[in-house]
Amino acid sequence: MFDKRNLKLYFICGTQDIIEGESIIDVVTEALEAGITLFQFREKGKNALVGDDKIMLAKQLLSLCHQYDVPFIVNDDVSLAKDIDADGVHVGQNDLEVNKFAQQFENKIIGLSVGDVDEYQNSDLKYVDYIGVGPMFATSSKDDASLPVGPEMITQLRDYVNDYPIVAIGGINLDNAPAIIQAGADGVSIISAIAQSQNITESVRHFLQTVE
Ligand code: TZP
Ligand code: MG
Repeated sequence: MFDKRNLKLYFICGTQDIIEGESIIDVVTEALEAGITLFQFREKGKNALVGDDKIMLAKQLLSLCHQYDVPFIVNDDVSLAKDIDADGVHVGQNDLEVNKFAQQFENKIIGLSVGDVDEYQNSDLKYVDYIGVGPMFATSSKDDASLPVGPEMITQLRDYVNDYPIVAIGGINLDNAPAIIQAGADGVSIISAIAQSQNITESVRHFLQTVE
């Protein structure tokens, strides 16, 4: 069952996001230990794992997350999510399989990326539990990221959607996170400010102070 408090500090990561020489297992373990509230496995881009390697890593990370009672979400890959019995999927505007997934897997978490109020209005949210809104700021973690929309987009959407769960994404760091929470987001989703932090424990704790 989805609880929007899980959105507070949503760590997203794949092997492509890890500093060279470091291990994704170590990074995710430290982030979990420090208190992230949701995890998304996003294996994407030119050095991303595929096939069995991807499946094996996903299973390992799923069981790691469950040791900490943190739900494990798969980005985009609905069939992987099904195969390993993940806790949910996060999909973009162009991913159509989500309704099918939702009907077959009750009580799974479903997230949808939404760029603005128009997209929100045009989205089928029947099975969607939360929307991911962004990019807030410029990001180097997503090659095809659209132009930043800023925290104002959270304010606009919040006015429009009342208490529907919203998590912000894109270029979020310890300096700009407070503005995003003030604008009305239920939480922040983060890749590089955690995955590439020199001190993951400390970064996670600071983010948690901002969102709580
Ligand atoms: N979607 C919109 S921006 C983004 C994704 C996956 C990347 C966020 O990464 P970072 O490093 O937190 O900016
Ligand atoms: Mg997608």
